[in-house]
Amino acid sequence: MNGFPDDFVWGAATSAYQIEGSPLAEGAGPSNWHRFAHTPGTTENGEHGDLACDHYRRWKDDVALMADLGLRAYRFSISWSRVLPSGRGAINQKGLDFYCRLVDELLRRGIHPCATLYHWDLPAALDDQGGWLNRDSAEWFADYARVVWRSLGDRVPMWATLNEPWVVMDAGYMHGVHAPGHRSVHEAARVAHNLLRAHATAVQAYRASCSQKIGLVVNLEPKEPATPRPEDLDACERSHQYMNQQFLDPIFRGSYPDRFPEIYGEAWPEISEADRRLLQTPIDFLGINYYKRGLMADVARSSTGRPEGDRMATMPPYAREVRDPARWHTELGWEVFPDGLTRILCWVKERYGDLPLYVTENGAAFYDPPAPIAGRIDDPMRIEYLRGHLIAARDAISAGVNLRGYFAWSLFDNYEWAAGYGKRFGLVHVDFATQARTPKASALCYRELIRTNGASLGATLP
Ligand code: IFM
Repeated sequence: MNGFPDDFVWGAATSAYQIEGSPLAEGAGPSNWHRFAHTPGTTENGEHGDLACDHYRRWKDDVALMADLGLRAYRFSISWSRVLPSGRGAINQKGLDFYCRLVDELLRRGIHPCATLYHWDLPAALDDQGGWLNRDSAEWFADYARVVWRSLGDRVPMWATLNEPWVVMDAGYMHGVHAPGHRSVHEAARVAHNLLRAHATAVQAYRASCSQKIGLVVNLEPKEPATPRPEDLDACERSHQYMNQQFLDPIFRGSYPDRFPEIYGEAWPEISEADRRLLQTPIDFLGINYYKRGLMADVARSSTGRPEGDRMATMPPYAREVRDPARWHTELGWEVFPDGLTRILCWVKERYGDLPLYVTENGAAFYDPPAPIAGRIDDPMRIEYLRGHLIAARDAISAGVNLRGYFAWSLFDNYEWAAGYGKRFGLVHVDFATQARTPKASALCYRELIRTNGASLGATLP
């Protein structure tokens, strides 16, 4: 078994707004990301997802490419506002048909479709009604999910409700660097809770009508103190609760982390007993997106103890990330720390129990040659990143973690949200002017890893 179970799922992941393009085609409504990206000053070079990888039109060739790469599974997301242009009510059949065709083609090619219902693009019409701040968002989301499941529920073996609710809350509502661009601790606290309510309400709706697997995808990272100073140890613990426990404790342990009233202060809402019970709705698997380690230090404090400094420092959890110059970093400044994947997987097992886990995203933006040289894009750093993290995943399996699969992020170079198109995570290079796709050396390496079920991890790579 080479350290990986024989039925280990080898896949790659993308998301709707990041690759599809044509966001308003064939009756689709605008999403909050469409609006945000078209607002001056919000994204790098004003870049947006109007064309992206043009996957909405090139999907069939893209699935053929996935088959050439030997992918066993493909994780993608569904654009809510393609299916329901106003977020609720009238269905846009053409939008839904796009995903039906995609799923049919994946199945025809023997690639397992893994669908995420929400990867950050909320229908703008719902944003106008408060978006995730509105308690009704839980029902809006479950209603949308039911529409999707009527067409696809049983043909897709693996469903995720939300992708990285922590980022939706932290980047979108706490710091305002993602759509909808708000910056409020009061909003962030309510949004976090409503996201979990939406997730649980949808899982309950799923159980009533479908019988495949459903779970949640969270982004986790080990937090370590930058120094042994007590202030930094405490900042590290606050960050850990805020990022790693916020969306998992309520599901698996029935309550929010103990430091939350202090971390959020008066913004922390009363949680009713009914909500607390709803949040504990069981799921079939947990998806973990892993990229980096967080080396944490306390923020500067005034003489009264108030946090001081830039916009990050003055918001919960009042901790700042420190760069270890001795370590390797990606183009986004993220520390490369493969051991952290083993640690976080073991931590999840220890704290939340032995449920099936998937690494639903893992990858890195590195500077690649801007165009193929003699038909090749050599990306040795991405290969090293991939290998290191797959070895870490294998170590977790050896330690008894029930890890069922791994999805590389991302299949394609794509729209990296506010960072635009300059940060390339793809196994496949995309020339955004011509839309030509060129598998990078890392894609060829991944194909070999898939073919050998991980045995080639020890071998010399192409
Ligand atoms: O591109 C994102 C993705 O949409 C969610 N997870 C992290 C990736 C890299 O930032």
